[in-house]
Amino acid sequence: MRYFLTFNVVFFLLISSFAEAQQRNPKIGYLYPAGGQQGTTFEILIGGRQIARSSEVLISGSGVRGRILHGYAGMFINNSDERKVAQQIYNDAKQLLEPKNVAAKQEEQKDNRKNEKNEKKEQKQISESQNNNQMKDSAKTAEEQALPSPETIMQRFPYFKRLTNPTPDDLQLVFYEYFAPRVDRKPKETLNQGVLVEITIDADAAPGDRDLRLITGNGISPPVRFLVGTNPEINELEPNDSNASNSSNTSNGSNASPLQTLEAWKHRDAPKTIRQLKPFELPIVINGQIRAADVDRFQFKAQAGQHLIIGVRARYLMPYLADAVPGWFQAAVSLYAPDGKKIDDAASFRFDPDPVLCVDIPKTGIYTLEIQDSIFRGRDDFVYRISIDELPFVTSVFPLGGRFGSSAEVEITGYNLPDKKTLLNIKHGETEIREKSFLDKNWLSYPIRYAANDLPERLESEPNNNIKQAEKISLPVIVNGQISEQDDVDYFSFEGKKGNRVVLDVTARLLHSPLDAGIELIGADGNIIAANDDRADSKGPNIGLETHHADPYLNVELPADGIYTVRLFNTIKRGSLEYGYRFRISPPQEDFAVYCEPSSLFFNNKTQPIKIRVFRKDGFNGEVRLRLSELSERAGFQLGEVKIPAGTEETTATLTLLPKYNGEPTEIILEAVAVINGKEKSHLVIPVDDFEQAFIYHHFVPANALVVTKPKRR
Ligand SMILES: [Ca+2]
Ligand SMILES: [Ca+2]
Ligand SMILES: [Ca+2]
Ligand SMILES: [Ca+2]
Repeated sequence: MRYFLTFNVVFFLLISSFAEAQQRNPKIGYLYPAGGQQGTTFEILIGGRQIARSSEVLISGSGVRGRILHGYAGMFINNSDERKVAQQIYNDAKQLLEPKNVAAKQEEQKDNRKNEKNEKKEQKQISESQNNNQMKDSAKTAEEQALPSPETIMQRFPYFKRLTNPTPDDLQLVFYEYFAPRVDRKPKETLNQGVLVEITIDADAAPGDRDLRLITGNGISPPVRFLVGTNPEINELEPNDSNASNSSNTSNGSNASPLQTLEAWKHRDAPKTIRQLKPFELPIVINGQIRAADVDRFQFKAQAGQHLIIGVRARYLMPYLADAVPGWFQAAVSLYAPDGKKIDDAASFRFDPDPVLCVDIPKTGIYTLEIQDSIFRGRDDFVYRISIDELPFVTSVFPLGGRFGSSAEVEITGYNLPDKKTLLNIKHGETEIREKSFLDKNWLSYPIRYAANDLPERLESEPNNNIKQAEKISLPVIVNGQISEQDDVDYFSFEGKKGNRVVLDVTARLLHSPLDAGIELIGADGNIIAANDDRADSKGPNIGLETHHADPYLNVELPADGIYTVRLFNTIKRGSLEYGYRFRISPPQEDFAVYCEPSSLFFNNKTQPIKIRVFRKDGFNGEVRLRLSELSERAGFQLGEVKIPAGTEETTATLTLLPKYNGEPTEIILEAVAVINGKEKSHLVIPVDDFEQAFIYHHFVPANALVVTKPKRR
């Protein structure tokens, strides 16, 4: 069952005390595009707050670098003088592209190339002087103001610089960004600064997620996701809201007046001057943004018999938006056959808000893909990536993990799989939840998630569909099972002693199983002693992208000696071999996880505070101490004595810089240690950032690393 999220207490603590500091801290609202292909160099525009004066781009892992090209103090032309000049620049560029002027333009290009180097030198000076100018401007009266120079406009707003030597696409882009009748032309304050960054991805850079941060003179931004992929990429070219082949089937004349405005613009200019992108060759990754009332349509060539995976990354790129309900971009996609008939659509994939279409292409031809927000919103930070390819896509794994050191061959199902079995890495190690992102040499853009534990394991054996058929198990054990059909219910029985504690812990959703399990503990008399559907949010911080903690959990003191039975079922009446679970029945296995927040620290003083929270597992109540890794100590950092006392959940640690720190951005490793049953146990501290969702809820999203830096000497 799905409960709406509960309030998180942290909200109240954060709202005032850090508000002021946050206003000065740089914060990224979006990256566009939010990723790229291995072995390419390209520009991305970053939108956000307090980022115009970024001096450095930090990208986690190796093989991906970013170079700041230009900062923008505003992304919106906000006065008529600027607009006049901007329009003139646009008109001049349009003239350049008239056929008779193209020859002359080519001559000019030669000169431009010579001048480019000089321009770059001047760029910095101009951007600094423009800030001064803005202040002076406000003091003058309108008559006194001279029009800004075209150079100023080109420096002040994204994409204008391209118009010195425009392609038709550049012209179309600038027109859409600044002059087309868009309802959301003025970006939100939190998105109204920009940085243009050149990204270089090495050919051998590992595909997958990276953390991208910006550093300014005043701070370091929280990280946002940047994705490295293996397919060629393309950016959308507006207008793409409709196209000749399917507009009659898909345009719905009865709704949304803003759409009509866009349609009007499209039809006014089309088809003479509006260039539509040609149908794409596959594989491809399409990058785009959904602006207010925006619909994006793309065409691609597909062959009969292809098994296409059309995977959308939207919410994944920016998991929580503070100022939108439900708190993220909720993408919806539809696919149209060459004859214009819709053949598939989705607004999610199972429980994941990002849709995935798995399509068997029925006949060769040009297919049309359509994407929009499912509730017709749109903003600059509604950025998406859509990959269309025939790469492996795993939809289920069974069993969903294994015991440390055991044989780890598991069955997988899905699309485009080279084999129905694969090996998991379940060697002894730090993390219980792990990911596998390659099948043979094929990269999995949706990795396999699985668990590795240190208890005996078994597979369920059907039929176990009522109390009489209950499988007898002895504790401790992890049962790997499936809700294999709609009416499947799984019963397990064990012998219990009065006063003993037993933990019933299902791990399914956390491992991407579609199962929303529920459990009941039944006593010898047939009465239900305890039941749970979703583990309560209040039992620890909201970590990660899950807003629905679907996996049930019980920690119960047994009331009497006797035979106990557990009923495990799906709370939604559905089942198949994909509805796998791992079910731990054991005495409490006391343990803990520790999180530090934020994941980026900027040392404008010698010391910086960092919030530490412990998540206590199976009733662990003892003291937890923190220490700095040796490597981090050697790099010039110091952590005083930090303890989370027994029975408490959080504290604030102070990290201190020593003179030997070289001033470069550095990844810091913290370890948490506790004594459990006489044995010392340690875990790496997981860096997280606090994301606000839909004005009220708070979530902690894990980052790749805790990164620290300090202001550069000038
Ligand atoms: Ca768009
Ligand atoms: Ca569009
Ligand atoms: Ca079963
Ligand atoms: Ca069963």
